[in-house]
Amino acid sequence: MGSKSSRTKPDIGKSTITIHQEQLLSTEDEWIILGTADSGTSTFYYMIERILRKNRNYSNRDEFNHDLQIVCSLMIKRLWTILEESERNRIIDMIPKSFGPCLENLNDKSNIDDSQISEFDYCGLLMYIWNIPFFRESFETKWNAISPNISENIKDPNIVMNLLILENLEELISRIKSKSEFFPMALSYTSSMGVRDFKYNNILVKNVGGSRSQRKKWINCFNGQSLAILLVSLAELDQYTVEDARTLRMQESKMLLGELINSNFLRRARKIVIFTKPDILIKKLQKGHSINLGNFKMRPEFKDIINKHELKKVVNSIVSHYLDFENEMEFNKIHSFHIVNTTEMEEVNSVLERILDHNSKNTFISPCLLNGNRKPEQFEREMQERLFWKCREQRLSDVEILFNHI
Ligand SMILES: Nc1nc2c(ncn2[C@@H]2O[C@H](COP(=O)(O)OP(=O)(O)O)[C@@H](O)[C@H]2O)c(=O)[nH]1
Ligand SMILES: [Mg+2]
Repeated sequence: MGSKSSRTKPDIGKSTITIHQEQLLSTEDEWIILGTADSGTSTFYYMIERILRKNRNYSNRDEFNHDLQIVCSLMIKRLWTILEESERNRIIDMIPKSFGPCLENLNDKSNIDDSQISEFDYCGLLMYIWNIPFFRESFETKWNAISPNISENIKDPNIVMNLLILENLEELISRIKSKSEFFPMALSYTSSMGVRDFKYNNILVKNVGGSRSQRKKWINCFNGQSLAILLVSLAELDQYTVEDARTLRMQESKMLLGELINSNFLRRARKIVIFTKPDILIKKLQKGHSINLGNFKMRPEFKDIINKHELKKVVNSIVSHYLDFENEMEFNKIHSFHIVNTTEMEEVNSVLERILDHNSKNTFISPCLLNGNRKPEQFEREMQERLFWKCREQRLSDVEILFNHI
């Protein structure tokens, strides 16, 4: 299916704003991207590396298919871990024999060999499984039960991190269906141990893993950086830390942000806070999750955010919780902040533009939060989701049309 179908040429890049070469050459910079585990630092790093290296499109279809197959195989492996054995067997019985080799690999505990991945059609298999009604019902029920406090339900931190990739399962399916090119790797969790960096012209960009154990090593990475990009997930409102399953992730992120803003190691750095996963926050609010962090004055930047499911209020309270309005001194230590869906290349590009323009404090707000910016496939998915829940709750009724006989 997805991997074999012909895809229209992507228009990423055409509509994106160009970063002028002079902007890059005039700066002698070292950047560092930091955040707690699962805040999106690896994804942001991956996207800005592609943008800065002018690698905004896959150079050929095989390269795209390779990444797509890897991410689809990872998603199926993770799905397998939340299903009961009887459910897995029921699915296996329904799958055409041609997917046999893919299934054999799924039972293998080790990761699938990177060089062989394109020989298997994991994308086709994932789409097949996704279209099995009983699977969808079972997945929705289980995922809705474990995802709010995933680390309380599952004790192995590695499995928790791996399962978080399922947050983007629906998004992956919808992007495959849309048949346009995207970056599958941006939708998957990759374990980032140690320090990664790349250099482009005069800019050296570093990314370090954000789990508690990795954070102990951060001290070795500080090097009088000129820019610190601090990432916070907007979607962690109802989750506990992977490490102890007792501390709320929001508490941990707030504590870390405070430490970084006041850190002597980063005193030279322009500090930019990036709030990620606005799209997942929306999905959570749609499912009825809520949060109350107190009453904060509405920020003028948020005037165009839609207020369905109290989105405007929720975004304002989460951002205010981190940026601490009461304390002007602390707030002034932050140069600017943005809200971005890091899996969307165009959005990251817009943020990068602002980062490169040292004078710009103009907040970027992800279009998914704004009025009139819902993508057609997003709208379709929401309608399907609503219909699905109505069917499950048996709230559908036949419509009867009564004619008046004269
Ligand atoms: N939908 C969505 N997923 C995101 C966003 N940012 C990161 N992710 C996903 O969140 C997961 C963790 O991201 P990652 O970059 O690995 O986090 P890290 O632990 O900080 O390196 C991955 O599955 C990403 O695809 C976002 O803005 N929107
Ligand atoms: Mg990472």
